[in-house]
Amino acid sequence: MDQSTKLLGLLTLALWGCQGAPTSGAAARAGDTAVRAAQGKALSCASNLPARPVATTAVAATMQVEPPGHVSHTGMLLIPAGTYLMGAADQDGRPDEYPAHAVRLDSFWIDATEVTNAEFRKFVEATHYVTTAEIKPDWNELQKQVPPGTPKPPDSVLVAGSLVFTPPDHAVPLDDVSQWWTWTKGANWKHPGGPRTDIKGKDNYPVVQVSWEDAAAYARWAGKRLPTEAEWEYAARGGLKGQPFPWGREDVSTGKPKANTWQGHFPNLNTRWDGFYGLSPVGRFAPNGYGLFDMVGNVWEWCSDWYDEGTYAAEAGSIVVNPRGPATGNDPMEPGVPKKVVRGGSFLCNATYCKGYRVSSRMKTSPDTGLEHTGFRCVSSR
Ligand SMILES: [Ca+2]
Repeated sequence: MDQSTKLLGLLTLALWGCQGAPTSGAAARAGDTAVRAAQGKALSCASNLPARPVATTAVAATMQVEPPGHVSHTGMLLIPAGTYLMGAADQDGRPDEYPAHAVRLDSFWIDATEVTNAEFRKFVEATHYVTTAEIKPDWNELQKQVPPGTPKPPDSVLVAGSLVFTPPDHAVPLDDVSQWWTWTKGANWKHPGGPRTDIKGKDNYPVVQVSWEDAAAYARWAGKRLPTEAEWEYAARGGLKGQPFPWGREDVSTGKPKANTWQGHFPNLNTRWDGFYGLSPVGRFAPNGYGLFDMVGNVWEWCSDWYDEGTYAAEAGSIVVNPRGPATGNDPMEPGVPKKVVRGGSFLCNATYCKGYRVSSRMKTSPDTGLEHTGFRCVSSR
């Protein structure tokens, strides 16, 4: 993946035209959020995640093809072939989770846990790979790939960085993610909370601040691929039928802690009932019926599919075999900015705000965007 391809995702296009350029890093909080707010479109975790300050209309990120060669199944589990109902089986979903429809999948191997910092470090050391968040955007390159007349973003925004969770100390409106996400210079997988943070002693934590491109590059290196959205949901269900969670139907906040989510008042008060304010090491909660850990909670997980709100409607009516999603992304909330699917919710999910920990919950993010609560795991068909 060349630099220009990676940087392709940094273009704001119409969003910049609406808002005008932010004048400082603070003004660039959560990228285009202020633009959407100004346009009167509510934005919340229940509908969208923030993107880098400059979004894209053209992304080279395409469907992943599994590379040939040997695959180590260490740390992976074999999910049996089968047919299931993909999508929400209750009335608790967003519109894009309906209709539930029959999907048949071949068997596949999947990582038992999210990819950890230690595993990602091995990849970086072996390949000298540089992640999206570590690359300073080059306006000369970007300019070739945006409509003529697109204004240059300010230098304060064109920095190597990523999106960091910055909780307020008071209650805030939940339709404005810029209240708790901040575009942060120097944030990347080695400094997930910004330059003053690091991952020392956190080898067993999920790697975060990785773009879809980064996750796909890791998967290729490992001889694997990212899961399709259908594979991810099938695996997350753990063999249960029609249940909203990997463990069944019990609410996430009753009984024993079952996943790393948010308890209290989001985003300013976290009671840590589940033991963790932010990220947790992988594998700290009981696995699902397939032996998979943290399929929900902790971090959102990249899938290989492009996001389209109407994917399920298009697939309903017959049994879909090994679906790989639409040919390109289409998010009506941000037309022209293709998104990849992320699944499973994160440590920020709370019932009052975002039930991303439901197995059928779908979310989407532009492929160039890294977030402090987004990671991935890999699969293999061989
Ligand atoms: Ca938690």
